[in-house]
Amino acid sequence: MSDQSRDTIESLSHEDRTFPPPAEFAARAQIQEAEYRRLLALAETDYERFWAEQAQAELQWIQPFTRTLNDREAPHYQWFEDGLLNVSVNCIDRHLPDRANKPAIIFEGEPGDTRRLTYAELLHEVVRFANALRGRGIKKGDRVVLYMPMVPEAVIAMQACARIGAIHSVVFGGFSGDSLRDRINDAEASAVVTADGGFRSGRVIELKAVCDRIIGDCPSVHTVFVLKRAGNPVTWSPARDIWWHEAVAGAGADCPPVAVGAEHPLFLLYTSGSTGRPKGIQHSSAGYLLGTILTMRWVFDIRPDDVFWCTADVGWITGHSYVAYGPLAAGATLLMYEGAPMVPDPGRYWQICERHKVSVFYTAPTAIRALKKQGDDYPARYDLSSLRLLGSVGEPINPEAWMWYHTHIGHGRCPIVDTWWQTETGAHMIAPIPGVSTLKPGSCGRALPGIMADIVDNKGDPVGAANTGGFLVIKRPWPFMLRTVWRNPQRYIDTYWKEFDGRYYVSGDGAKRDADGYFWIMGRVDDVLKVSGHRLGTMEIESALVAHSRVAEAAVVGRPDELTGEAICAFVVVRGTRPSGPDAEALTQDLRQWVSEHIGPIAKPAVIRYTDNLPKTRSGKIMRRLLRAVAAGEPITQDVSTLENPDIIRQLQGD
Ligand code: 7RM
Repeated sequence: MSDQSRDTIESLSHEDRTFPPPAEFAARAQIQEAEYRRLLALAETDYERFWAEQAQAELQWIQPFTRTLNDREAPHYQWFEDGLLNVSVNCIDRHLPDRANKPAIIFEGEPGDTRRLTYAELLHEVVRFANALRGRGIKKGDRVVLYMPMVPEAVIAMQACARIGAIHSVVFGGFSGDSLRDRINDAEASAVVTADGGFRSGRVIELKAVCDRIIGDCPSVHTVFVLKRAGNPVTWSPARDIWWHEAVAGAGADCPPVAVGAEHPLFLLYTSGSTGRPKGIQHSSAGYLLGTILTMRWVFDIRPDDVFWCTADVGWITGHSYVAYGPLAAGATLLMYEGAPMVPDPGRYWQICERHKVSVFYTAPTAIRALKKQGDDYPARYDLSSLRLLGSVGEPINPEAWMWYHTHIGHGRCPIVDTWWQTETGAHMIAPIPGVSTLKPGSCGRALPGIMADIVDNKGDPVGAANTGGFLVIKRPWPFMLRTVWRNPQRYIDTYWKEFDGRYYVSGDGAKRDADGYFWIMGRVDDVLKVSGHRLGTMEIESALVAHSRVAEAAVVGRPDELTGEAICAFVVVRGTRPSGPDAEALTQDLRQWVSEHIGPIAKPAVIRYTDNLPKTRSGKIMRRLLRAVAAGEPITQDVSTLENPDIIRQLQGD
């Protein structure tokens, strides 16, 4: 954590509207008041028994576990460690034959094509691709990187890896070749699964072409599976590349699931932190899956007739827990949409809800704000009566956006579950129970049963008093927590446990809790940005900028943005004279493009300001807090007496 993050966190503005669960919803809810109380009480009184009971009830074990929690190597906790299971069996086979003909996936492509896969068909596809992987020598423990559009094959490939115990690592299709290369190499992946291209915002995103550019620098990769999706031309390397359809054509229709230990890594997912390169967050098999199933039931109140739509891409944790795993494990019907929300117009999401009778809809505040801005007419054109529950994730939802979502999408009838969690936590941690909780717009509610969340001051003491800001921590390990940082256990300890001497898991978020025990998340206290709900490290962007030949130094901060939550603001010192006029404009274009190529379009700075110097303390630390104030156009209130070069402030402000 940085110095400035230790400052007292001021509490948020006041919001006092409340929404009790609608009677009709509460009457049918899976978790009712009494059950909720029972779960909370059991978790309080017998923590391990609570989790053991959940794991026994919710998972299908090949060999039952006898030990619940092993904390001998804390904070490298192990859960259910002597149990054996297979995750794909828990997501698919367990629903057969009962739900063989029930749709598992309803897919809609951006061009409007649709496809349905029943649970029986999904199993068939997963088994064939699992055999295709095996045919190329992929075995338990090997890493497979996915670089895919949002099509059913992305889920099929993830499930196929799980079936044979291979560890997948999905790289978001919007990341650049450099980002893809770094992740492949860190994971030492044997194979990559990609597509010729995918449809997004009316264009073809050429994924295979991006792979081709970097694959020569990825010595561990021997096979690239290529799904034909967009039909765009591709170049081919016959020794390495194989079409998905050809690989599965010869594959057997039977693939016995590989039994793995509960702690066997299910996947790695790279995520940005405040320092260094993105880290490979390693999740377990049993504990992780348990978290997704439980929260599907507790928070999404999932039932057999639901059509569940989470708009997140499989490249993010939300697309893992609530697209690829949770909905299937819960036996629901999953809706997948390939494209952008505004194509062909801002009514697309609502049209999809109407067409496929979506009942539970889960998206990010940034999408809600963007769609709200397009006006109330778009949702009004569609029949949204199939919706019964709405969700929000990724960043704090401002009360105005919450109210619009509630009124214009939920028609006042649908509870909104605002879910706080992280790549590292695996599944929801703080969220309402929709049949029980009274909602407060802007708050994610109370911690789920078994999740011991608290707010502490910079010494690690619980703040106690209501509405006092502090650091959001988790006081006990939980089954779906990350296990480590891939091949970097020290970084795991340093990032998540060091701050308070191993006593708590440190989330990196600031928060307060009100008198009713409701959490209000105030955002990151470190140098992690949330831009349109996407997580980016300021340091990654700075590293990309300074790799440009004209850049000497760069500092990146977030600036509040009405639509994207935060916008990226870069302060740049160039080699030689500070650019101005057309030269500055041209360089700005160039740098934006440069960052896009190095990280991905989502990391492009919204604003670049040129300065002769960065504001630094006498010990040489960049004063980010000052830069944040400048970027936000706020008056400078902090003490600048420690500034090495006080004159720089006016220049930063653009004088
Ligand atoms: C699921 C996800 C994690 C960070 C987290 C927070 C922020 C996520 C909420 C939220 C306020 C929410 N994983 N965050 N959900 N802030 N209310 N409901 O987003 O690893 O990509 O990001 O996102 O800052 O630490 S993530």
